[in-house]
Amino acid sequence: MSTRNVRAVFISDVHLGTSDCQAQYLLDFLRSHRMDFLYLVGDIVDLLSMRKRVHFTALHEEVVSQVLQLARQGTRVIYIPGNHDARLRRFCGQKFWGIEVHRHYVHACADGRRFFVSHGDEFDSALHAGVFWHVVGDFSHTLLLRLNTLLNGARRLLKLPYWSLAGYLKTRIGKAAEFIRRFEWIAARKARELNYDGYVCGHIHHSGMRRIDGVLYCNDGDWVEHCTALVEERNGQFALVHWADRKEVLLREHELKEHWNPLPVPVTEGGRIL
Ligand SMILES: [Mn+2]
Repeated sequence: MSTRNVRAVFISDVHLGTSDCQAQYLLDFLRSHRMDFLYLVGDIVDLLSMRKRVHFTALHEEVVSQVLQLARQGTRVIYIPGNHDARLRRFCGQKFWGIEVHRHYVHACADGRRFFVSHGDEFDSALHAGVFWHVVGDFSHTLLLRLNTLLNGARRLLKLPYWSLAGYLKTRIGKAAEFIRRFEWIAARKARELNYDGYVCGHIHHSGMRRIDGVLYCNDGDWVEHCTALVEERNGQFALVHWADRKEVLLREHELKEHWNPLPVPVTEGGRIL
C-alpha cells in the first residue's frame, strides 16, 4: 500500500502495556504515513495499569520501535504525558532518543494557525470526571446484559421487583454525552482565552472535530476501541481518520458546519455536571 504524506499526526490514549491496546492497527497506521510532526498526546504507555499487570507484547515493542525509527528519519516526535503516563511528566523539557517531552505544546499549522495541544485530563476536576469514568468505563453491552440478568435473578430471590441496570446505565450514558459536550466546550473556551485558533486533545476516548465559538476543537480519540488519529494535511487542513480493518476519513475540516450552537448554560468552574 502506498504511504500517505501528511504534515502532522496526533494520536493519544494508546494504552501500550495493556491487553486493550489495538497495537496491530496503530502499527499499520504509523507504517502507512510519513509526517513532519508526530504528537503523542498522552496515555501512550499505560504506566498506571502496568503497576498491577503488564501486557507488553512484541507488537507493542514494534510500535515503540516504529516511533523511534520515525524520529531517526527526521520526524519531530513530541510526547505529552497524560494521566496514565503522568510519571513521565518529570522529564518535561528533556529529549530521549529523538523524542521531546513536553507538558503541553503549541502546534504551528502550515497555514499559520496555532493550536494548543494537551492531553485533556486537566479538565477533570472542573468536570467532576470521576463519575464519568465509572459510568463509561470499559463495560461491553453483552457483559452489561449478563450482569442485568444475574442481578435480577438475585433480586427475585430476595423478592425485590425487576430493576433494569441497563436502563439505569443508559440514562447515565445520556449524561456522558452531555459530559463530552461540556468537555469540548471547556477546551474550546481555554483555546479562545489563550488566543489560539484551536485545541487538540485526547483523554475522553471520543474523537471529534467541532467549531465552537470561532475555535476549532479537535480530539484525536484513542487506540483502545476506536482506532482514530487526527491528521494535518500538507495544506494545513485537519482530518479525523479511522484506521482498523476499514480505513476511512471520518471528517474533514472543510466539511464542518459553519455554525455551532454553544451550550445554553455556561459551565461554571467546579460546577457539578453528572
Ligand atoms: Mn487520559
